[in-house]
Amino acid sequence: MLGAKGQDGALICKSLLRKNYEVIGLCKRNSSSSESLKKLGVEKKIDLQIGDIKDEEIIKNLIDKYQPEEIYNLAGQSSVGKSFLRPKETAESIINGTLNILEVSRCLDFKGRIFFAGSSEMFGLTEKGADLNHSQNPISPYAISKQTSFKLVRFYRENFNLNCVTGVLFNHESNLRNSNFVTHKIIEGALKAKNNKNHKLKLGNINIKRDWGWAEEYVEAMQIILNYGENKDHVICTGKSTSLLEFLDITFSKLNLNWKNHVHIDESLKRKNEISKNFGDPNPLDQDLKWKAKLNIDEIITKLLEEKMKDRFLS
Ligand code: GDR
Repeated sequence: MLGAKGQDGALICKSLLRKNYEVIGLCKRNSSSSESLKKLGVEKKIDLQIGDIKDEEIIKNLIDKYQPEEIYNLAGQSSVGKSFLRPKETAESIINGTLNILEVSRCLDFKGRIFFAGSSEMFGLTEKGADLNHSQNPISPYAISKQTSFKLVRFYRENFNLNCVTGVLFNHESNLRNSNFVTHKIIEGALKAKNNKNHKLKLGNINIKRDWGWAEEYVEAMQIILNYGENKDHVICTGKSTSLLEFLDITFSKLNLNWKNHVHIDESLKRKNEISKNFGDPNPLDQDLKWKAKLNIDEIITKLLEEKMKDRFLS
């Protein structure tokens, strides 16, 4: 598990342990603490190694030593907004990381299966549900890096017969998100507003629309895609696009609040360039592998609120 401490990394660790896998995790020394792994109660159950995915030697030693059956690459800078501030760091962590795994696997003639987390950001604006034939128009350093990584994975698969696939993920949330991400900010902000009628939540562009799913479900889809014999890339999505404005409305209404009394638009939080709307086509994954997202946006928001309230009560 490369990138074990992030939202998806921690959730996959938990899921694999439940299936009796032995899990080796890699995370950067200076990456945030193991909060997500601790929260899921799996921190002590995995073999956690320290190292940077950009270091080819570390990847080589890990694959050589453990000969894993499956590798999940969920490492790299994951915030689109941050990528405008740190373009080089973002590109290096995503592209060099991907290339290291592919190149080491090629040189070692690695026969295990490798999953790469791709991103819907590579499509840009989607007017109809995006499948893998959709045009690609990446408009952030993050999206350009994910598109490059997606192409490299395909190239190595087609030219060197590596068992590698990309799951192109639309936005997917859980309470393991940190304050870099908008759903965390809104859930936290709404709960603070419930206790303090003067609380103000600063947001950027609230007119954007995204296809938001539930992360716990998406990590199951990743495993299904990886273990299907065909080495075929897939889009993971719900197929529904919701505006941030609706997200705010649903969240605050559940707490009997009006978001308009609490949200302040901060121009400095708007991105230099932004996808106004996107959503995926859930049909290929359903038809090929019988996977489809279960929770809709209302249920996702209910779970985010309930879990956050439980966390606050316990802390
Ligand atoms: P992002 O998710 O990194 O874009 O992609 P994020 O939650 O940051 O943004 C989603 C949308 O909300 C808008 N927005 C704001 N975003 C943040 N963070 N803070 C704000 O105050 C704010 N106001 C409005 C953003 O502009 C954006 O349109 C996520 C990540 O998990 C990626 O790794 C993944 O590849 C994609 O989803 C699919």
